[in-house]
Amino acid sequence: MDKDQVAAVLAEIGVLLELKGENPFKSRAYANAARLLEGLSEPLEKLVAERRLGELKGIGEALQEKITTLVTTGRLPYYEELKASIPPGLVQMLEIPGLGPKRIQLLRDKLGVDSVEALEAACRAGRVAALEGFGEKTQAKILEGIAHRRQYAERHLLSDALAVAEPLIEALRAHPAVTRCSTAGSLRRWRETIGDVDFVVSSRAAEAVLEFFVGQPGVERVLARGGTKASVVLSGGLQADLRVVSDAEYPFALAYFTGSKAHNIVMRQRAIARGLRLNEYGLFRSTEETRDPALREPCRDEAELFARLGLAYIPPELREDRGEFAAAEAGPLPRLIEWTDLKGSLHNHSNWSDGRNSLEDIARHAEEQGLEYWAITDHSRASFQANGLDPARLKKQVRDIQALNRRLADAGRAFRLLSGIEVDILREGLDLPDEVLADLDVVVASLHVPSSSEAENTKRLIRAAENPHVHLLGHPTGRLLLRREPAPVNLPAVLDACAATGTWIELNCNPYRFDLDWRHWPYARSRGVKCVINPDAHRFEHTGFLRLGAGVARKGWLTPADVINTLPLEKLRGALNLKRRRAK
Ligand code: DGT
Ligand code: CA
Ligand code: CA
Ligand code: ZN
Repeated sequence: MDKDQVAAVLAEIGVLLELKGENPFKSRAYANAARLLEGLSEPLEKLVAERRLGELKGIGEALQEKITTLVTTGRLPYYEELKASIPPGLVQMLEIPGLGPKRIQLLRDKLGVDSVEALEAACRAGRVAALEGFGEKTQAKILEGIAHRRQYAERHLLSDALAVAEPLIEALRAHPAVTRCSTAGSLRRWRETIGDVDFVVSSRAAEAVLEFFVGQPGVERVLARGGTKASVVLSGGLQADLRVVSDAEYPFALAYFTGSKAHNIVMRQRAIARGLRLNEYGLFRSTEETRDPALREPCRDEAELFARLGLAYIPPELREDRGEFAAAEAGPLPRLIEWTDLKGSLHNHSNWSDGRNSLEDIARHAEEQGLEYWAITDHSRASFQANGLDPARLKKQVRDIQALNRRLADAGRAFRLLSGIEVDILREGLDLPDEVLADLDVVVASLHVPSSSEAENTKRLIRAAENPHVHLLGHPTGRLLLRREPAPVNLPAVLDACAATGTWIELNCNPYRFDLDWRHWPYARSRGVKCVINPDAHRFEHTGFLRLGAGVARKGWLTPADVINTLPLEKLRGALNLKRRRAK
């Protein structure tokens, strides 16, 4: 087992112990150990092999032994027994917001509830509200949480879907019987979550392609298979549909199965208005349903299909019936941003707070990715669980960054780290005073502990935007896709405040976040509010989130000019100075 897997097991043990009502110190020791391992910069296997686990703060002998067992055998009998001793339903109840181990114990002891289903029934019968310390409001919140959990279970993160779909599309593309192929559906439209993955292939040998597809290593189970299509379950539990069509049908099938449904309906209407019929098999010179090849309008690709319906080409990300038809009727659509336009990032963490890597390693990695700059914006002191920085440590970090940049300059390299902070927005204002913020290249302000009141959250975000030292607001709603709903925020009001103050908004491109949501970017853009696409990287691999974020920005109709981190370093420095100078 690697470090992350071991950390996940330890964290789970901590939760299970708490659920069992064991000594809180014991469960906290596991949670702390998990966090420690996550932040480890040395390989865990090395520490184990050299018997140096004892050097880690707070890891006693019992924990050392368990970590060693996990690393060397990949299993831990203690964990398996612990898990078996607790009803799985109780563990699942932890996923419902507002329910911690203590409340779950209470529900079991007083109402005999030991599963999500039993909990739902108890809520519907009003028995939870009647419990001391719960009440009507809590009961309603639990029911809402159960409904969300059910919705979450039906969908998958875009990043997870891409991880299984991309190897499959590569394999299909390389198959000799495949003429053209593509992903379709929500994945091709770059939706933030995916129900199932869709593939479209053109070939003269459908049988051979289907045979090849269902035999791929990523395919776990075949649900259905006909002469031209198959439905399968991919590893990770995601379902996928594959359709094989003739190459003449391909552009129509691709457009149809890319959707969205709302977009398709308008396309069909446009066809009918021109005396034509559009379906997944073609665009036909007919006033009734048909799939007669003799009546098919010849379109070699989607662009020709759009043109035949009086439209400029519409990129898949925009096919949501949210204004793309009016725009494509008027002429070519704007050139949307691509991830290769991005020159750096303005929100990232290092091992000074809860990130994994050192400043040196981050600089080298970012430079190797072809980027020009990378801001280090670790957490501020209020985020103590993330080892947030106080003014003294921050000052020291800034000096380290300056020294590193001097070494880069001396070596004749253009890449630079930028100094910064992700300062917490607290109830009473920012977590650090203005004079501390004034010394930094980049200041991101984020609401990490939102209130349940929309007015309160909105007020706090607007106040942060009004601070002349704050360049951008980080992940404005704090949502975690398929895990946590967005905090209530009056986003138009916040965007208006950003427009008035020259504050930028982050499009956080961690695949759990994609926050600000793509649906709000057209309004932001109309107000002149600039976007910063930030991976919020906590380790090297997160650089790749930039590509995901650029796709989401495309969905929000953003062009390179709308996105601050398309600027080269010198222009970026100018942009960073703008708001501060304006305030003077
Ligand atoms: P998902 O899978 O829930 O993330 O979303 P999609 O958009 O991938 O939906 P899916 O897989 O059910 O169908 C793929 C596309 O096929 C969809 O975007 C549009 C097209 N499509 C499927 N069913 C219908 C339909 O009943 N009417 C129309 N107009 N299009 C449909
Ligand atoms: Ca789909
Ligand atoms: Ca589908
Ligand atoms: Zn953050």
